[in-house]
Amino acid sequence: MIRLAAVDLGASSGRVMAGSVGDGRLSLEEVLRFPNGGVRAGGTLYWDVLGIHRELLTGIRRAHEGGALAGIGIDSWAVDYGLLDARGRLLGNPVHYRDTRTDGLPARVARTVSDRELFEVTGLQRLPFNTLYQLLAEEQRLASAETLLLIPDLLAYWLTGEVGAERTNASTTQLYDPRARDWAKALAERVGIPARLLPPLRDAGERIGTLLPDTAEELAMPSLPVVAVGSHDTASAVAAVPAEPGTNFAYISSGTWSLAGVELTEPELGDAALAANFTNEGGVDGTIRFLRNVMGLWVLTETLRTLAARGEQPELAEVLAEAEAAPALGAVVDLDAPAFLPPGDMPERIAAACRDTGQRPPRTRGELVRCIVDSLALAHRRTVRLAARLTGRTVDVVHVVGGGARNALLCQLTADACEVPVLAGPVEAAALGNVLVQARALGADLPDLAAMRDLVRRTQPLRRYLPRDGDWAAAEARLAIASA
Ligand code: LFR
Repeated sequence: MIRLAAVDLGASSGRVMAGSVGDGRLSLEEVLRFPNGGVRAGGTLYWDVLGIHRELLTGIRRAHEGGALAGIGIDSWAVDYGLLDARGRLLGNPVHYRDTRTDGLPARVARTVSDRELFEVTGLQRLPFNTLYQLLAEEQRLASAETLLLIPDLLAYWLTGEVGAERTNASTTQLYDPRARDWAKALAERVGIPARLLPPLRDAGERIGTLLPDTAEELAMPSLPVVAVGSHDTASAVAAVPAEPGTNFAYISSGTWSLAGVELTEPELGDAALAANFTNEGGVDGTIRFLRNVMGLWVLTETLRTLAARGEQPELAEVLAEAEAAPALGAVVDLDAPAFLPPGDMPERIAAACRDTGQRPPRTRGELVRCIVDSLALAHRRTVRLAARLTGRTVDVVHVVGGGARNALLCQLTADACEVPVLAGPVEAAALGNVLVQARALGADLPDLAAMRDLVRRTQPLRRYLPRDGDWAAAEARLAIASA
């Protein structure tokens, strides 16, 4: 058995897990979990990247104390970055992708490079927080910057001193060409981003380096290898989707976001994909994740935060039970609307969206949460069906992985809405994908994604939800959004 530390950083919590792989076994143990999220200061929403670095060190030390580690891998949310100066020092604090600094930038860029051309080169969906737009929001700072490092690459740099960009996460920047498997340097220069900022690329499975001597000493551990994994959390999560070979599956990586789509071998760059705002993100082993970002459980988390600020004490299990008891499909909203992106008063935004579509806003907490979960299931239906239609595939099963896999109401409603069975689990898919890619890099017999997925399927608890009848098409019609 080999034991590996998987650092998996989500937008609302970070964790360090110790994974063990070998003899047909795969297990995961949580070593450290810490809250993560935006920190507002002086009008900007930042990440606490130094706090994350400190937690990561604590977690790695603890993981090693529990049994000798053979390697370390880091994955996190995508698109965000730090800039280094010529001496390798961090220039400023990384900004959270939910900050509003990119407002208006997509429209400005479209005057230089059309959406069609941007999509043709990078395969990415239009999201206001793509790295390309974020960099343009701090154009003045770019002159003094030497290197751009995405969050997992920045943390790996602090551990090893090695600079680089792992491809799955580079593919989310809108500065990467998935067909050439290289940075889109000409495009970067055209929009005003110096190509020198873009560091050498590396693949998931490559060794980044070993712990710097002072770090190894501080952690009282040997100079372990740090391995590049699918450093975009969604890439790691989808690598651990327990799909059976030969099945027509869609996946939903369900957490702060719901990343819903199918896996391809080549990017899908047609006009219909562009119009539907689908994306082609890079996956482990050169796969393509053809998906859309659905706003996800963020809206629920943010709603609970608002309720707590009003003096309520909403426990997740309790509000979900209330939602389950509330009438089905009472009111639904389009969670993909930009209004739900920034932090704020979600109950008020939901009420406004209901009024705008001629529906009665939720009156009780149960109705409010039911509206969010119904709307999320409806968005899953729309996105899974669109993914199938745009790729000419059928979908026979939807795999829900990530934190949302433990939300039974969401999984059941997703099965109902998608009209196919949902197979839910594993919850810690991203950490498992991280561990599996490291294990392979360090010699485990896991030749391909199919072998990794097979191991996950045989070792991790999964739960099946069968679809029930419901009037999802009518609910969709209320929002005047077609799925398929
Ligand atoms: C999920 C995720 C999504 C990405 C979003 C922002 O955690 O990585 O894939 O679109 O966060 O980075």
